[in-house]
Amino acid sequence: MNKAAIYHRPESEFAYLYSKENMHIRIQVAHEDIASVSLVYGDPYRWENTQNPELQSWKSMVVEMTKGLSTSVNDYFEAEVSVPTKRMDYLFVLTAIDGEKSIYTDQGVMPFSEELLTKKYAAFRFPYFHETDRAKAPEWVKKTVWYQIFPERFANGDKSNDPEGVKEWNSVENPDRQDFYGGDLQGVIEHLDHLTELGVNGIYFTPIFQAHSNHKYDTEDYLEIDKNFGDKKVFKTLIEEAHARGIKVMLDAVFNHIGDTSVQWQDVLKNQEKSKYADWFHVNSWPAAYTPMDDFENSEDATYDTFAFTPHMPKLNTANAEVQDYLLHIADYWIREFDIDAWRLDVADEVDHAFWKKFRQTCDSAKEDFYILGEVWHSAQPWLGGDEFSAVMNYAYTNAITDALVKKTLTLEQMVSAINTQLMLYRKQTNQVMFNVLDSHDTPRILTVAKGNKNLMKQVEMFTYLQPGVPCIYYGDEYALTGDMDPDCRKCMPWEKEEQDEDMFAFFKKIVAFRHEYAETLSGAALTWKIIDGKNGIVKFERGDLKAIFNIGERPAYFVGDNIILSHLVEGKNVGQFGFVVYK
Ligand code: ARE
Ligand code: CA
Repeated sequence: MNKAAIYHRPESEFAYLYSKENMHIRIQVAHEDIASVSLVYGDPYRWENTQNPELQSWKSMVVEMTKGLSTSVNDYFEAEVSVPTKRMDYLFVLTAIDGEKSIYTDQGVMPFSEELLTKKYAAFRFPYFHETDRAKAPEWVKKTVWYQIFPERFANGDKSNDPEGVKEWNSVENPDRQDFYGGDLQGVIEHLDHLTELGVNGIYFTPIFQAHSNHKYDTEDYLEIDKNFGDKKVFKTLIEEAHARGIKVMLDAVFNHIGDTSVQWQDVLKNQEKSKYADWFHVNSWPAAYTPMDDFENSEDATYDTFAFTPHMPKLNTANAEVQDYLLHIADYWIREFDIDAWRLDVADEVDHAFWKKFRQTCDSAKEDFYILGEVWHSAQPWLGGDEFSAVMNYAYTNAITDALVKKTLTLEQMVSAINTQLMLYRKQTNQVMFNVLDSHDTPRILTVAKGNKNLMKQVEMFTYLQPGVPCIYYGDEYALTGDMDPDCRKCMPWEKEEQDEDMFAFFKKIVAFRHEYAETLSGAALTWKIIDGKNGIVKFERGDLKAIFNIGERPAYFVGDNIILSHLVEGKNVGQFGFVVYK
C-alpha cells in the first residue's frame, strides 16, 4: 500500500457540506493502489456500554466509498453521508489491492485494528454542519449559458454617443489597440433578440463604467456609465429588457486598480503625500510620477504599484478602510439600483482576501443567489471556500481541452488527468458553476487557435458543453469570427448577412439548446471517462445516461448506440476526424 499518497483534509474540498444536510467526503490515494475504502462515521458523542468505560464503544456507521475520478498519479474515493445531529467524527479503513488493510485517522495511517475503530482513535472531525459556512452555488447559474459582450465592439445603436475619431463599423480587418468603433448599450438592447434566438440566458459585460480606453479597464468613475456606451437610463432599460427575456446580467468589477485619469490618482499626482488619497494606492517612493510604458518594464524605480507594468492602472490599496468603503458602496449600488445578478472580478487573484470576504457579504446582503466570478487563471482553492467567490473563469480547465484537442500539446490521457486534477481541487457545487471559457477578450479566438478548422472548433465546443461547469460564448464566435491576441480578438460583431456564418450560428443554437435540455444531467452527473484510444485520438466518456465519442485521429471511430442526440461528421456508425456523436 502506498501510504505516502493517502491524503484527506477536513473542512476543504475533501470534506464539505454539499447541501444543507449532506456531507461529501473525499480521499486521495495512489493510482491503482487501493481496492476499497470504508468510511466509518458518526456523532462524536454517541457511545454504547457507557456504564463500563472499558467496554465503551463508539456508535458508528460504515459506508463503502465510491471510486470516482483518477489522474495519472491518484485515485479518488468519495461518499455522501449525513448525521442527524449535524456533527461528525470519521475515519477511513483502506484495503489495498494486495490485501493490506490500514486505518487512516487525524494522526496518519496505521495498521488496521478493531480497537482503533471502537475507540474511534484520533478520528477526523467535522465539528458542526453550519449552513452559513456552506459554499453556495446559485441554482440559476447551473442552468445558464453565458454570452460575453465587449461593448465597444458588439453593436452601435446610437451614433450620437460615438467617441471622437470613431471608425466605420467593421471597416478594419485587424482593429488597432486605440481604435473606437462606437459600440454601446443601445446596440445591445437592439440585438437582444439575437441572444434569445441563440438561446443564451446570461450576459457577461466587460467594463461599462466611465473610462478612457476602448476596453474600459482603466476606470475613471465607477458610478457612471461610460459616456460612449450610453447612460444609466439606457442601462436600466437594458437590464429590464434582458430580465424580461430571462437573461441574467453580470458586470465587470475592476477593483484591483483604477485608471490614472481618475480624480483620486490625479489628486495624488498633484498633491503627492498631502493628497487625501495618498494611502489609497501603493506608492513606493515619493514623488509619485507617471513612468512612460516603454521604460516602465525595465526600470526598478517604479514609484507606484500598477496592474502588470501598466502605468495607466495604479493599484488600489484595498486594505485601506476608505478604499474598502468606496468599492463596497459601488458593488452594492449597481446591485440595489440596477438589479444586476453577478459581478466578474478583474485581476481577482491580486486583491487581498480580507477585502473579498467583505465584498461577498456586501453582495449577499444586497441580493439572494448572487454569483461572484473571480478572474483567476490558475488553481483557485484559496478563493473558493465559500466566503469569497462562487467560481472562477475556468481557463485552467479549458486550456487542457484546447491543448489536447486543438493544439495537440497534451495527449488525451494527459488531458483527462489534467481535467480530473482540476475537478478534484474543488467542491462539487463549485465545479457545477465554474465558468468554462474557450476564449475571451484576453485570448485568441478559438477558431484562430484551431487554424480556421471549423469542424475542430465545433468538436472542442461540444466537448466543453459536456463538462461540469457552465459554458460561455464569446460574442462573434457564433458567426465564426477569427482573431489573434488582443486587440485582434476584439473585432466588430458582423451584422451584415454576408459576413455571418449561418452554419456556425445554427450549430451554436443546437448545442445551447442541448445544454438547456440536459441541464440536470450536465450539472449533477458524474463524469466517467470510458476509453481513450490515445493512439488514434478517440476519447469516450459518459455523463449520467449520456454517452459521447470524440475523434481527433485520422481513422474513423466506431460507436455502438442507437439513440443519437447530437452529432457532427458521423457516417452511419462511423465518427470521422474532428467529429463527435452524443448518444444514449
Ligand atoms: C493590453 C495587452 C498587453 C499590453 C497592454 C498595453 O494585452 O499585452 O501590454 O495592452 O497597454 C486590459 C486590456 C488589455 C490591456 C491591459 C493592460 O483589456 O488589452 O493589455 O488592460 O493595459 C493576466 C492577468 C489577468 C488580466 C490579463 C490581461 O492575470 O487578470 O493578464 N486580465 C484582466 C482583464 C483584461 C484587462 C486587465 C486584466 C487589466 O481581463 O482585459 O486588460 O484590467 C496567462 C497568465 C495570466 C494572464 C494571461 C493573459 O495565461 O497566466 O495571468 O492574465 O496569460 O495575459
Ligand atoms: Ca455609439
